[in-house]
Amino acid sequence: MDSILFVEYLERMATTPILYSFRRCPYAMRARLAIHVSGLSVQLKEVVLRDKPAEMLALSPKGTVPVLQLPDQVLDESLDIMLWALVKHDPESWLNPSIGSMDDALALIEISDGEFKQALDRYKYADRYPEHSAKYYRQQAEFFLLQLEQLLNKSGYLLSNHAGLADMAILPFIRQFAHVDKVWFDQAPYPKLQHWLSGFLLSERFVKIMEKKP
Ligand SMILES: N[C@@H](CCC(=O)N[C@@H](CS)C(=O)NCC(=O)O)C(=O)O
Repeated sequence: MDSILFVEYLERMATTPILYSFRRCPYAMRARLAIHVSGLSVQLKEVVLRDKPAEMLALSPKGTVPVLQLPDQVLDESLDIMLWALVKHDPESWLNPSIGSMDDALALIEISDGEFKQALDRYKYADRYPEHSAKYYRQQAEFFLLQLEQLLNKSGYLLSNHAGLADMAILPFIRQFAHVDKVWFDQAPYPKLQHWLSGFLLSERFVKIMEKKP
């Protein structure tokens, strides 16, 4: 690289947003998915959760990933990062569901991040919540699987005939849920949900955002 190109490269790096991420975190996955579809460039910094970098904690003391450092602000909520990317560029109309509205999408994501996530954590780490069995916590989560199954029955995706914000914000959590007991999930009475999840897992976009970084 000659010196002018190198200076240009340094200037570009100085203004390129930094995304602090953790590969297997479902919140970080949804942020990476939205950034990927938007086509925007970020510098990805893979974080070790038990040894978070001081510069990330200085930007966001709450210490969760993902964190996006922009030249003029810091976003430390995954949904805000998704919306930031999609408002800038939304080539696949993730913000335009063809059946439901954006309010419907945000309401569904709120249930996923709230009641469903709480049951998912208890199901996944049932040994930490010995008051009930894993099966009990799984049943607590099933109301949401049923709700998604009914939505997917109407169209191929949650609120639309194409993938959108709700799908991409929720799929990483359904993936996590399915992997707690894949044998159970694969025979459970949610055929549309199983199909929706496997299409996502095989998609080029998912494979790309899950590539291992040093
Ligand atoms: N509400 C946050 C939640 C993010 C979150 O909880 N991320 C987890 C990893 S999946 C985390 O960083 N936990 C802190 C830790 O494990 O130390 C968001 O949507 O970005």
